[in-house]
Amino acid sequence: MHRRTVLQAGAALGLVALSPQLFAAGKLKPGGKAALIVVDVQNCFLEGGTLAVKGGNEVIPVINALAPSFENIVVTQDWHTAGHASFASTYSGKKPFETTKLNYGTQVLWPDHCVQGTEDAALGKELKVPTAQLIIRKGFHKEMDSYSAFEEADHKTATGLAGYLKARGIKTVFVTGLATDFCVAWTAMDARKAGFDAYVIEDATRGIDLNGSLAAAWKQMASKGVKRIQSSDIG
Ligand code: VGL
Ligand code: ZN
Repeated sequence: MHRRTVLQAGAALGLVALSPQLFAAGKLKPGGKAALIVVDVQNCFLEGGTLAVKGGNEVIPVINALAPSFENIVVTQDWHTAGHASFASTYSGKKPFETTKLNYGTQVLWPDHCVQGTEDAALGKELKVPTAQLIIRKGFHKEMDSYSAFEEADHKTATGLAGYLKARGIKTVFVTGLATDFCVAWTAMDARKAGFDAYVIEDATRGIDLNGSLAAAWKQMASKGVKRIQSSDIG
């Protein structure tokens, strides 16, 4: 088949949602206007951590292998105060994974995790992204959570990441890390809101999956135009 025929066949199959670059070449080449965002690959979310995500360690070799394909890399850290508003231990009579109402909406209550300056909050030792240019910390306001690397849970307070990426001419972000259904999903959706193209590299993420939150997050991400790909799509 000629290339044009292939493209037409692709369009007929509804593949127009994929970029022509991806469809035609089979691989996405990130280039200088794209950034890899490595979300919260910290001891707290890894094996033995205070909020360990099942299979969380498995994202590390995938991310390490992706890193050389990116000119721009941003790493994030969940970075809570002691007695943080997202900790169940902050409230009497509340247990981890219950919810409470805070002035910005419903907050899931977590075990104490990723407290600033602790070993639990440090980046995973096996993570190898030496070319990363920015480490952005979030969730450091005691009264407010921030799953997203772009804006805090009030949907008003900016972290500064959108400004940083825009000032550097970045147009597209590829989101990886932990957890798919919380910090990865919120980061990817807020990237769309801030005007970036956003991909989530599924095999470079793992979810917490609290009451169906993983499937719900994929659905919500799709509705916001976040594209779901695999690490093998990047070359
Ligand atoms: C996260 C729950 C609480 C995450 C952070 O990184 O996905 N999840 N804090
Ligand atoms: Zn947190």
